[in-house]
Formats: sequence, C-alpha cells, structure tokens
Amino acid sequence: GSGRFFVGGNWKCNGSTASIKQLVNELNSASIENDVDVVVAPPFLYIGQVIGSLTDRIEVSAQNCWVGKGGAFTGEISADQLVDVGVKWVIQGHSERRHVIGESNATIGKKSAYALSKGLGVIACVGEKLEEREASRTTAVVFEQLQAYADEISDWSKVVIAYEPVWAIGTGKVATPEQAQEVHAAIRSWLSEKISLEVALATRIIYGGSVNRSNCAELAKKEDIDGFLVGGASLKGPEFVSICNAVT
Ligand code: G2H
Repeated sequence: GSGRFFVGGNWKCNGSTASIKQLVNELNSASIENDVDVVVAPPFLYIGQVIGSLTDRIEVSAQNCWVGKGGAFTGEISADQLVDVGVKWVIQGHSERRHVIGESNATIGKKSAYALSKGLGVIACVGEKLEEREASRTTAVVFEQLQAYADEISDWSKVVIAYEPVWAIGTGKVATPEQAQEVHAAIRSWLSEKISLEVALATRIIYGGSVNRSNCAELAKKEDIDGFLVGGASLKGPEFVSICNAVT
C-alpha cells in the first residue's frame, strides 16, 4: 500500500445532538494506533459540535460542499466556510450524491478542484453499480470517474481515492478482498499511466462498502488497500476504532 493507513467515518445523514455527543466521547476515550490517519464526517449541522468536542487526534470532514465560492446559492455550504470553521477534508462523488441526488462526473471534478484550492483534502469516491459490474464495465466506469477528477485536479497530494462499489454500500454485501484488490490495483495502474508514477505510489486508495469489525482485517492485508471509508459501522465508536486499528 501507499503511505499511512487512512480511515474515514462517513456518518451520512445520521445522528442527533445527544447521539453525536456520545459517539465523540467514545472516540475521545479510545486508543488509536499511531500509524493511521482518522477522519470523521458528520452532517454539516453538527460539525461545530464535533470540532468543539472531538480530540485533535481525529480530523473532521464534510460530506459535500458547493462547487465554488459562496453567494446566492440557497441551501449550500462553501469550501471557504468549511475551512473557516476548521474542517480539513471533504468527501466528493459519494455514490449517494451521484445516484440519489444526481451529481455528474463533471460537477464532482469541479467541486473537488475548488475544495483543494482552498486547502481542504478531498476523499474522492468512485465505484460501479451492480449492472455495470455484471456487464464487465467496472474498470471502464471507475476510469471515467477518475478522468473527471483528473480533468480538474493538478495537485494530487491531498487526494485520497475511495473505491466504493455501489452494490456493496449499506447492503451488508462487502466486496471480497480479492474483488477490492483487483479494482484498487487497476486504479493504481491508471494513476501511474495517466498522472504519474509518483502520484500512483503516493496516493492512498481506500475501500468503502459494508466495512465492519469482522471483515476489515482481511481487506486491510491486501497490497493496494490503504484504508477504509466506513458508513454504518462508523456510528458505533468501539467498532469504528477497531477498524481504525486494523492497520497492517
Ligand atoms: C459506503 C460506506 C461509507 P457503508 O457508502 O461511505 O457506507 O459502510 O454503510 O456501506
């Protein structure tokens, strides 16, 4: 793998003041291995609460942001505002934003580039749907999504790529370590060919899709799996910490 292990907790649209207080307490009292970067992504509304109460050991991410500078964009949050309140990362291109909310590859590329230009790290998600996998289009779809990021991004140093096969998200149906490794290796080759060998070697490629405390160790052993993006299991403090500590 590449660089330090990276584990993100994507809380999605879950939680309340009380449940987030409890989760933060659990994370604050946990012991996390040294050689892992840990990030959590609360819903926008609770970011202030989390930044004000969470240990500095864990960085905070947003789950999305507006495509450019703020202004008359009702309901949006800009990258500039995220930076202002101490957010360090933003997730882009999550499948729920692509397939439920309808964001395009092009918009996702632009949003990522703007966020990077403001100093945020970007967790850039890619992944195929079940029908695309069944039609043997997995790498074609993933490469198209990567190309849309590459069209807008020139500095990859603060990008983490998250491979999240859509059929494995929130379904309990995790990709096998071999299935995940195959796509992660293909992503690394793509980076080497289209961007540079240096970027291919330095970029963390993390896996997401029904990761939990019982399947993380086997996945983490794979050569090109550099960490995880965890949804459901990141809402339980002790389980999320076990996943963070699955570093190999
Ligand atoms: C994939 C993942 C986190 P879950 O979306 O981004 O969620 O672990 O619930 O499948």
